[in-house]
Order: sequence, then structure tokens, then C-alpha cells
Amino acid sequence: MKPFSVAPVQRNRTISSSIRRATSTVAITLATLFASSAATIHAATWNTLNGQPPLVLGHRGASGYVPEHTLESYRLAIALGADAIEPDLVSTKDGVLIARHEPMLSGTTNVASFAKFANRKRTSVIDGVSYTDWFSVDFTLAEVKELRASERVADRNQKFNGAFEIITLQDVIELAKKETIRTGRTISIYPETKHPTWHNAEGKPLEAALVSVLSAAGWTKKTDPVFIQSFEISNLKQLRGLTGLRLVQLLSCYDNDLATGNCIYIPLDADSAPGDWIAANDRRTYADMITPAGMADIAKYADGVGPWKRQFIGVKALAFGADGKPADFNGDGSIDEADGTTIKNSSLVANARTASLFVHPYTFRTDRAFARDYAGGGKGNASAVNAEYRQMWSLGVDGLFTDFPDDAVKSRALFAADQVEVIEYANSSDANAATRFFRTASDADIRIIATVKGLTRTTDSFKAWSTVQTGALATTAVCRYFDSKNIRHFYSVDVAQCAAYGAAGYSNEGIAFHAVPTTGSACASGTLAVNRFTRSVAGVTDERLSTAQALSGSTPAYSRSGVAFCAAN
Ligand SMILES: [Ca+2]
Ligand SMILES: [Ca+2]
Repeated sequence: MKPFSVAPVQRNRTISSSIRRATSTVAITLATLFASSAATIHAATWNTLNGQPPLVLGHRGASGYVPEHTLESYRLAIALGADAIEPDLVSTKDGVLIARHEPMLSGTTNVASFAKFANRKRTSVIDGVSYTDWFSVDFTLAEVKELRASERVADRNQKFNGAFEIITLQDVIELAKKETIRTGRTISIYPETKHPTWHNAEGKPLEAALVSVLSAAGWTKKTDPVFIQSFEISNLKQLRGLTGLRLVQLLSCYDNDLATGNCIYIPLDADSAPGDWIAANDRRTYADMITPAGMADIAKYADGVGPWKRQFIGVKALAFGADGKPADFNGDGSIDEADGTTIKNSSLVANARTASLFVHPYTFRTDRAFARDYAGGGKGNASAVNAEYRQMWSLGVDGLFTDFPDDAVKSRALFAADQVEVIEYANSSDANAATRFFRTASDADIRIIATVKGLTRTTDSFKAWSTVQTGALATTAVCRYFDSKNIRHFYSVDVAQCAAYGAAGYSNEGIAFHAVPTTGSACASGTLAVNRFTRSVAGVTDERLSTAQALSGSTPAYSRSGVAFCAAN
């Protein structure tokens, strides 16, 4: 991982992706179903350490939307459904713990614009790396309060730069307590001690100050809504002697090796090893800590681990050049994770579980490029975002750090119900709204994203089950075929029609989702009718599916031809 940098990111939720809805002579009939019988509605059982749903941890708040580590970022994370908010902690000159990701202040504040602070700039070495910057330990809290926060990532929202204050750990605690009362949900805080060895060298140790503030808040034991995390080891062992609160050992590596899908560990590298090991010239790395023996050692002083996701799910290139190096598989001009597919590259999760340690991986970002096996990949692709979360829920992680808590919360809810959301998009430039697109969590195609522009999400959406529901809610598989020439997809619940698509040369992309078949005219309790509408335009039958009873405003008009299937309500 890269503790001080975040790669350029871009967020584009509304036009991210879409699938051309059937514009064909689809004859959806319900004569042939893939239904089975017996049993009841299936819902996910959580494969977590305590059997509870995994926690959504607001990484630096809701840092995908507003500047990180501000009161506004934390408040937004809570509003978006996060279970915990994460203040990274560094010290001021007067020993107050403030929420910043690193002691260097120039990356996320306007400190460089203050002439009176110009002479505070200096060089300091942290975990073996030299930085020339303004450091938090050289500023009193009163001086820090003169600064304003700014967005770290160039491609994220810049409009709040200069608007928000730098806040203290105490501010975060007060917010969490107030919001716990207001929302009726337990809002936990997840403080991280940043660079404890460096803080010690600067004469500003973090541990006693942290425990003092948390104890004053009434938080001292494992059942209290606090997790304390650190990339170092000795300070966690020290904290174990100072508090009964839950402790989390963070883990990391230098980078993902796209050629192999393995995490790269380099001795004495700031990303590959704890800072206290680097300071002691100890050549072990985090690779030594993710083994069964390493996890057993961690369990002696900590309650869980916080690994980088690439330490157990790597991304391996799908194509290689003549030089044997990863190639630009998707042809977008750069070589990155979007040119690869995910592979399991270690037994980290199982090893942690064996040692009774919970696993809270980081960091999940909607506005990053995704590997191809995440629903075809694509930056900001809603289906890929959901697919990555689903992989984590399936693996049984106990929580995860995300910059976009709303996306994780939504994915968790769908996974719990074993459902996928089906959303309709419309081509806004089409006055007749003739071009409609549905997208599900299992749909994806980067070719579509590159080709189709100007789409807006409509209000029409429903939920379908990703796996077969048995018993009273027996489901039918909805097949999906792709026409690469006209960039469109065809869906059908009719086996014969699905076969006809294949015969017509369309590519079979598998089962799109499972829906509940209609039996008679009404949908079963707990389900929602998805109606089928058709019209003829220039001799071609244009079909739409909608939860509406009628479609208006189009010329020629659509006529309803019955219920296509029942979806989850
Ligand atoms: Ca952190
Ligand atoms: Ca590429």
C-alpha cells in the first residue's frame, strides 16, 4: 500500500455504465421455467467471526465525497450508513491529537499559503523516508485551527477546499456520541496511531494521550464502540497494557505485482514492514505476519487485523507483451488493474480466522479502476463496485474500510437478501426514450461504457435474486445475450427465445439474474410485478420492462402485454 499517496481517481456515478435493454422481438413467455421446489427464501448467512453482518468503516469519513478527516466528512459517512468513522491521529506541538492521515500538513491543508508559517518547513525522516514539509508537531492546536482542509486527490471534489477546519480526536468522539443518540445506531470510532516511532522520536508519544482521551469518554473495554489500529507492533503491545479496548494490527505490502498477482514485500520498506522493525533494522516484513504462526503472535496482543485487500486478493494481468511484462489488455493506453483478473494469493483470511482475529481490509474505492472479473471492470462501474464488495462478503470479512460508505452499505443489504438491484438507464438525448437500458450486478461490459454516453438513471428499478429461490418463490433464470455490432443486450425468461438469440449469432453472457415467475395474474406477496411493454418502430419491435402500469410520453405509444416476471419488492 502507499501510505502517503492516493492514485488519481475519478468518480462518475451517473453515466458510468449501462446496458442496452432489449430492442428486439423478444417473446417473453412464462411457459418454461427454471424453477425448483421446496424450502423458503434464501438469505445470506454471514461467514464472519461473530456471525454478525460485516461493518462498513468510513475511511477518513466519507473521503470519496468531501475532504478527508473533517467533521463534515465523518458526518456524511454516518449519514450514508457507516457503522464506524476512522480518524487517523497525529500530534500537535502541545500534545493534542488531531485527525490527519500523516504529520505532513501540506497534502491536505492550506498551510503552504501562510507566510508566517513559511519558516516552519523542514525535513524529517519517517520510517526511512525523507520528507520536506510542515509537520503537525511544530504547530500548536491554536495554529492548526487557523488552517483549513483541502482535498488530497486531484480528481475528487475540490469545491470544499478551504471550507472546513482541522478537528481533534475529542471532536470526533463528541460527533460519534451525538450521532449514536440521534440515529439510534451505534457509531463506533476507529482511531489509528500514525507513525508512533516517529512521534516518540519527536517527543510526542501518542499512546498515553490517546488512552487518556478515550478513558475520559468512558471507553475502556472491548465492548465499547472503539477500535484502535496501528501499522506498528510495539505500540499496540504497549496499548494492550493501557486499555481493554479492541486493538487492530494493520498490515500492508509494497505493491501488487501485476505479473503474478502476488503482493510484493521488501525488507526495510516503509510499506512492507512495521516502522518499529525498520527503525531496529529488522528485515522481517508483513509477509511474516500473515502466516498461521504470525497470526497466532498477533492474537497475543490484538483482536483483529486490517490488511490491504491485495494481501489476499491479488490482481494478475490477462495479457503479456513480447517482453513478458503485463500488457494493455483493455486497450485504454495504460497498464493497471483494469487489465487483470483477481486471484487468491494468500490464506490471510483463513489464518486470521484460525487465530480468532477479525479481518477488516482496506481500502474500497468506487472511483478506481476495477479488475476485469469484477463485472467487466471499468472505473466507477456500479456493477464492478458491487462485485468487489460481494467478493469480500463471500470471503467472510468482518468489516471493510471504504471511501464511499453508501456503496458498501447498499451492497451489504443486497447480499444479505441475496438480491441484486436492476436499474434502468435512459438515453437522455432520445426524445421518445426509446433507448432504455437495464443493468444488474451481474451485467457488465466495458465495451458499452466506452461506446454509450449521455445516459441518465431513471426512477425505475427493481431487485432480483442472484441465486435460485426455492419453494413458494421459485425463480426463473433470465438469460442475457450480447450483440456486439449494435451494442445491445437481450434478456429473456423464455428458454426457446434464449436459444434463438444464440442461433442468431448473439453471444451468450450467461444468466443475468433470477426473477420470480408469475403464476396467474398476480405476483406473490413480497414480490413486485415487472410489466412488459412493446411497440413497433420502423418495423422493429421495441420492448421495455417496467414496474410501471403504463408508459406514457412516447410516440408511438407502448402497449402493455402483461407481466413479464415478479421481482423482489
Ligand atoms: Ca487510516
Ligand atoms: Ca489498460
